[in-house]
Amino acid sequence: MTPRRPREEDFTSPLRDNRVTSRVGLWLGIAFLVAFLTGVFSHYGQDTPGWFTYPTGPVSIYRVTQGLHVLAGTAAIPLLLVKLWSVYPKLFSRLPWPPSREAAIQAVERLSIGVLVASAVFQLVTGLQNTTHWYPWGFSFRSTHYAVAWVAIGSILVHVAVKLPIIRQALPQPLDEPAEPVATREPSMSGSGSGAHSMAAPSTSAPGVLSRRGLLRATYAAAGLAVLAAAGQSVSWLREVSIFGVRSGEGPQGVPVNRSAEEAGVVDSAMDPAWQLTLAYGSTTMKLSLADLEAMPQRTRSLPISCVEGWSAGATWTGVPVADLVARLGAPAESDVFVTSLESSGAFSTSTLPPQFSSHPDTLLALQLHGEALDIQHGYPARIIAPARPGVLQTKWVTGLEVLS
Ligand SMILES: Nc1nc2c(c(=O)[nH]1)N[C@H]1C(S)=C(S)[C@@H](COP(=O)(O)O)O[C@H]1N2
Ligand SMILES: [Mo]
Repeated sequence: MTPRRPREEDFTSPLRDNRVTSRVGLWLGIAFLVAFLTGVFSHYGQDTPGWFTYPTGPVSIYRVTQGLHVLAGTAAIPLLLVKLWSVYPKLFSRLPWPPSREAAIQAVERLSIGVLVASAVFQLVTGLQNTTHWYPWGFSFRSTHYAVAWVAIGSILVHVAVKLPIIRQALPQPLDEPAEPVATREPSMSGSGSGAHSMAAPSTSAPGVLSRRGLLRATYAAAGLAVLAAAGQSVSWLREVSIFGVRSGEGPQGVPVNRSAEEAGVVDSAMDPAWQLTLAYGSTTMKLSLADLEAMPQRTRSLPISCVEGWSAGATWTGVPVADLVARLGAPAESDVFVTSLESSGAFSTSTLPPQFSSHPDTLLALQLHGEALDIQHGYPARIIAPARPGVLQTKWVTGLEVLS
């Protein structure tokens, strides 16, 4: 006998209720909004539109925004799973037949929910994959994650607008009251109800049965635990409990390493005693050895490395301000400076310092970390460290600086 296709009415759990869906949805919406805003900021930091000037401070801005981005995405995973569970029986409801205006509206709404769910799942899956350096697909992570972010936030807005009447009714409605329309159920045993509304014959507070309140508590606890478990990668005292923190926080000189010198293929060229920095401006070029750089006035600054993956670490860097090198070339102070590394390929082998960074006294060509020569994993012999910028732009193993304009 072939089992019959389920119908929406077959799913009878009183936990599936607009009150649960709307409360989880509220937090999910907040998480997506935080991830969207911080994500756009991060994208603009790397792919800066003409009208946007990325700030040079506060120095921890990217540490905070990108930490929030990853934490909001992490919290959204359990929230999304519970929200989908609370509504998935609707998948089995049938469109009205024969075709009518009503059926058409419902079909369009379902299509929009399809886009919403697909884009939300895509964002959370690819975001999580990015933090684990796992790219099973060929597409560019950043541009795709950015494009789909607009689809996700747009379909969330449409969804909230469509569901607003239900949300406004369900959000303030007490959790413990039976679902509408009031089902005729046996009153629960005395003492088993919880909260102020236990008088109202709660339909989900029988002993041993998970209540709506219990489900919500478990959901928030799961989201909170996921956040705690991921937060350790940015908040050092949480590192001990940070089972989801992808980077352990360990690395040479107490700073984690994203891409190693071995992976970048720069071990020999970086250790070569004949290493020189090439400075260029128009037809002027200049070569400086490590000793030449060390002979210039040095500046020491505490600036964090803040990775797009959400982890960050504070560190103290010593080196030559890039502005001094620009001045040494006789180039104008407010210039774009193109940075090249010994790495021959890869998206992070070059970066451009816009004028507000190339002229900022705290933008360093760093030679030291915590008062010692840079470890090769941190960019020996020289790396860029600029305040407030995304980690991907803090180019390691620098070999050339070219003043562009
Ligand atoms: N040449 C080069 N520089 C690079 C990278 C790289 O892959 N190649 N990775 C960047 C990224 S993604 C980060 S987060 C920082 C990490 O610096 P750290 O390894 O010293 O912590 O270096 C940046 N500089
Ligand atoms: Mo990074």
